[in-house]
Amino acid sequence: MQDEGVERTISYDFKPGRESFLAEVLIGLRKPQKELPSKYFYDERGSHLFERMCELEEYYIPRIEASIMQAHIKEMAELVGPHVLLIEYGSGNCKKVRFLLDHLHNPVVYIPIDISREQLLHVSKELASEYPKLEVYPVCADYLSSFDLPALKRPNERVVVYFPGSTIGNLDPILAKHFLEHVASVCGTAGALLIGVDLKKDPAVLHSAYNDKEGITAAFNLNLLQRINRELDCDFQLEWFQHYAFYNPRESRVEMHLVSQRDQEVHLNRETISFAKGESIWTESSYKYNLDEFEQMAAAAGFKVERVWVDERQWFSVHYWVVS
Ligand code: AVJ
Repeated sequence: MQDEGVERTISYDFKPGRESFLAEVLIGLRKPQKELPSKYFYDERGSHLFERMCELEEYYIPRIEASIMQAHIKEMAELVGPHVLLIEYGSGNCKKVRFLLDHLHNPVVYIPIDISREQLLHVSKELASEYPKLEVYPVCADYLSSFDLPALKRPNERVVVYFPGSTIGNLDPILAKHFLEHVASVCGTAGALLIGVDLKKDPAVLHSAYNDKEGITAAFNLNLLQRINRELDCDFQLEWFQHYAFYNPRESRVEMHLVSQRDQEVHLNRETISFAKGESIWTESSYKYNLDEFEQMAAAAGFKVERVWVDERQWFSVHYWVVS
């Protein structure tokens, strides 16, 4: 029954299944430096924990990005222009896009793309009823995999991709460039990209942003093991892994790890994975850029920088790039 509803609402479903989840986890855990893909953080509990992280005092990104959007939304809406087809990668709870949609001039289509299927389904229904003039086509997918976009009924003047929150920071710069090249091809001529990216700053600020006092980030990180236990019949003992996050200045990234607190073994799909005391699983990278580096990224990916907005401390930036 539940699936019927899903059928009617999710335009395209490319959610990675159990098989690819298992395969990716095994590949990551067999590496000398064990790792897990950060996209799998966002199951129901993970998405919920992420929302709580966005409310934290220490996690400045959502607050500063929202203030930049508020200060310049008129200019942004002018640049985007009327009758836009808006695509958002990693739309999450769709909170940010509402503000944008409220100020755009007669947007015609909105395509949220997210890996978190239940949340995507839920918010797409809400958006469709709150914005009756907007066609909403949710796509459930890992945005790095290539997939076709839904066929559209209404004409649009321009395709604009919205990629807020420094989600681009999860990709290493080489992958980020490839992904942005792909985005340029999705936008086509006359297309544009509105993207938020976190900037380099005092490592102490970064450190507390990823090591909050309430331990929400730690719970978010550990939830990945719980998800693997539940969905892949694995036996990680969560109390023997500890959240560890730090800024790596040489690589310009915050790294999140889970550190084994003792020698131990974990069993997955008839395979035994051994951990030495102090060994880590690398679960996420959040790359930080300076403005010059990110402008070079635009050129490398086939865009021209049209406009850049920053806050007064230059902690965060929002960019409007057009396809060149
Ligand atoms: C959603 C990828 C932008 O890297 O800052 C927040 C995820 N991880 N706290 C980030 C995250 C730990 C976040 N992004």
